[in-house]
Parts: sequence; C-alpha cells; structure tokens
Amino acid sequence: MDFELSQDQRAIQEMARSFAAEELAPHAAAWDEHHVFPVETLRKAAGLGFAGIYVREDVGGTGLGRLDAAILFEELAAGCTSTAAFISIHNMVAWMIDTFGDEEQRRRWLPDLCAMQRLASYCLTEPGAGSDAASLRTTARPDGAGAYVLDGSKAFISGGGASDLYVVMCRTGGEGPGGISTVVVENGTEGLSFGKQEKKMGWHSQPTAVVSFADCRVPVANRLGQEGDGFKIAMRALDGGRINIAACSLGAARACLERTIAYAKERRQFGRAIAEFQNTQFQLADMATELEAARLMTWCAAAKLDAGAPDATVACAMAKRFATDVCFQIVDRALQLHGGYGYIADYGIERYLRDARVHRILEGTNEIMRVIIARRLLAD
Ligand code: FAD
Ligand code: 2MC
Repeated sequence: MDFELSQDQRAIQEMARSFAAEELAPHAAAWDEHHVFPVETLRKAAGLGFAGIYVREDVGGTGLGRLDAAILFEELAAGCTSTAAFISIHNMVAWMIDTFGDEEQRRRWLPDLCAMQRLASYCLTEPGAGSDAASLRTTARPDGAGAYVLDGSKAFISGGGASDLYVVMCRTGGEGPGGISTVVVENGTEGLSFGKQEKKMGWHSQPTAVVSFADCRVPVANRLGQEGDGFKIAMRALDGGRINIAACSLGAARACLERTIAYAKERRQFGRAIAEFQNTQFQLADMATELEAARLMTWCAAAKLDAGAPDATVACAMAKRFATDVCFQIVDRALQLHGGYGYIADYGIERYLRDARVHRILEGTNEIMRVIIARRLLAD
C-alpha cells in the first residue's frame, strides 16, 4: 500500500488543475447561466489527452489508468463540475470501443473521439427502464442484409442531439440481460432523432435529451462484442463511470470547501471573523475529514479496477454511493456557512450544489449502489 501519488500522477494532477483554473472555472458560471455546451474547450481538453484517458495509444489514446482518471476528474470538476462529467461520459464510451471493439472499429472511431472531433454518448436508460436496466425494450432486429433495424427510445441521454456517436444497448435476443447487445449508431443515420433538450436543475453546460430510433438501420459491423454481451459491456463501463462521477463530486466538494475557508476568514459578524466560531471550525473540520474519506474510497476503488480485483464492482458502487452523498453534504454545508450569500449565484456555491445533486441519481442511483453492495454481502 502506497498512499503517495507517483511523480507522473502529480504531473497529471497539476496539468488538470491548471487547465481547470484557466479554461473551465472562469467560464463555468456563464455556461451554467446560458446553457452553453463548450465544445471548443472540450477539444482543448482533448489536446491534453483528457478525451481518451484509458484508450490505448495506437489510436490516439493516453493509455492511463482509472486512478489517474480519478485524480484528473477531481481537478476538472473543481473548475466546472458539469463539463467534467460530460468528459467522463465521453471517456466511458471511448473505453467501450477500445475494449470491446475490433481493430477496424477502434481505428474507425477512436482517433476522432480521442481528439473530441467527434463526441460520444452512452445510451442505456429508457423511459420504462431506469434502475432496472436489463428490462430495456429498444429492439435491434437483423434485416438479413447485414444491418440491424433499431426501434425504441432512450431517455436522459447526456450529449443527446450534440454527440456524433451513440453507443446503444438494445435487445437482439430474448428477455433479460442475456438478450442485450451494444451497437454504435452514428449521428445522421436515417431513423435516428432527438427529443427536446431537457430543462434540468444543474448540469447546464451539457445537453440531455431523449434519443429515438424508428426503423433505424445500422450495419451489424457496428456491434461491439458478441450478440448478448451488451449488458455486461454496459455494466463494466459503469464500474469505471461510477468512479469518475465520484471523482467529479470530490472536485465540487473540494472547490466549495476551499471557498468556504477563505470566506469564513473574511466574513465578520458579532465583531469577529465567522471562522472564530467553534461551530464554523467544527463544520470545516468535518467537511475536510469526510472529503478525505471519500477521496480515499474513490482512489481505492479505482486502484482495484486497475488491478482487476474480484471485488472491484462492489468497491466502485461503495465509492460512488459514499462520495456522491458525502460530497453533496459538504457542498450543502459550504452553502450554509456562506449564509444568504450561499444562495446567490454570484458566489458559485449553489451551482456546485445543483451540479452535484444529480450524481446521487445517475450512473445508477445510490439505492441501486446499495442493491449491488447488499447482494454481494448476502451472497458470501
Ligand atoms: P427509477 O429507476 O424509476 O427510480 C426511481 C426511484 O426508485 C429511485 O429513487 C430509485 O433509487 C428507486 N429504486 C428503483 N429500483 C429500486 C430498488 N430495486 N431498490 C430500491 N430502490 C429502487 N442514462 C443513460 O443511459 N445515459 C446517460 O447519458 C444518462 N444521463 C443522464 C443525465 C441526467 C441529467 C439524468 C437526470 C439522468 C441520466 N441518465 C442517463 C439516466 C439515469 O441513469 C437514470 O435516471 C437513473 O439510472 C435512474 O433511473 P430512473 O430515473 O428511471 O429512476
Ligand atoms: N461487470 C460485469 N458483469 C456484470 C456487472 C459488472 N459490473 N454487473 C452485472 N454483471 C453481469 C452479472 O454477472 C450477470 O451475468 P450472468 O448472467 O453471467 O450471471 C449479468 O450481468 C446480469 O446481472 P444481474 O443479474 O446483476 O442483473 P440485474 O438485472 O439484477 O441488474 C443492476 C443489475 C441493478 C446492478 C443493473 O441493472 C444496474 O446497474 N442498474 C442501474 C442502471 C444504471 O446504472 N444506469 C446508468 C445509466 S448511464 C448514466 O446515468 C450516465 C449519466 C451516463
């Protein structure tokens, strides 16, 4: 066990921190207010290797691991939580193609994805299938002439309408998880359409929309892995995705803690800085302690995923559950310590709160994380 980051990891952290400070943080409030999806900034991030973090280098990837990614996403999220989270989803899809795609598929899609010349979305959730993902009903029927015909719709798709590639979990076989396959649908394919942009509480710097398929013909050659592998591919991708969402919560919480420390020293009431009240000190102490605990769990889960540990899935679920809950509470306490100013947009705290709230819902709700953990406990 080594609790110190390596020199390379410190360099990644430093690079991501500078990028977040220079390219994300100064714009985050405006992107939030005006619902701007900052594609040019995403491409700058890609230029630093942040778009194919754990994709192999022969197709433009950065060839790093999950722990490296967790370090990086905390930094990006401290600058703009919503934008960092989109980058994490794009990376999840790139990893799926790199890991389960054949050589032809890797070479066709990954160079553009690693440069963010093309953006990618992950399509699992449906209007009738959220937590119970294996009950999904979007069908992909072989037409006998080398194509699947897709019919159905996906709900809440991050990047929906703006992305160029949609990695879609769909039913090629019978009921349940074993009947699901994963197919890549390119934007512009006939029969692919998008719903209106959802009006959300947070995550304003990235679009979210329903993605629909009507008689949508996709080459069988666009399938990742074998028929019937789709559910496992989707779940394996989410193991890593959940670490990244946890890391995005760490970034939001850390940014709020730092701002609150500065604010508490500056803000005076009853003739003294509010930092002098013991309640303020104890709140800050608890926030820092809980942030550290969440970070350790997240990094530990990432290290387990890197090592292919047998309990990696459960560790990812625990880290996602713990970090996203605890970090949300840290942000909420930061808001409370800012008093009325915490509720005002100019102070930035309420944006972090709105952005971090959804981390307890997506990439598997925190109740589903408990289902995954409890199943393992009771099976042993
Ligand atoms: P439901 O599954 O209907 O759950 C409702 C409530 O019941 C929740 O509290 C849930 O925890 C609880 N519940 C359900 N089953 C159980 C159980 N067995 N035990 C205990 N409690 C249970 N999906 C994608 O595929 N791709 C995306 O890019 C994507 N992006 C998203 C972006 C945003 C902004 C949002 C809000 C969602 C996104 N999602 C995406 C969807 C997200 O993953 C789902 O919202 C989530 O998995 C929950 O599904 P649901 O909303 O249908 O809730
Ligand atoms: N890695 C590899 N395989 C896995 C796996 C994992 N993490 N999780 C499950 N599997 C396998 C499992 O071993 C089983 O295989 P086999 O049939 O060979 O035994 C198969 O998949 C089916 O697994 P379960 O029996 O556990 O399936 P179940 O239907 O009970 O569902 C559950 C499992 C609840 C964990 C899953 O449906 C789930 O994660 N639901 C939440 C959905 C979710 O996270 N959505 C997020 C959408 S993306 C998003 O929000 C974004 C913002 C991008």
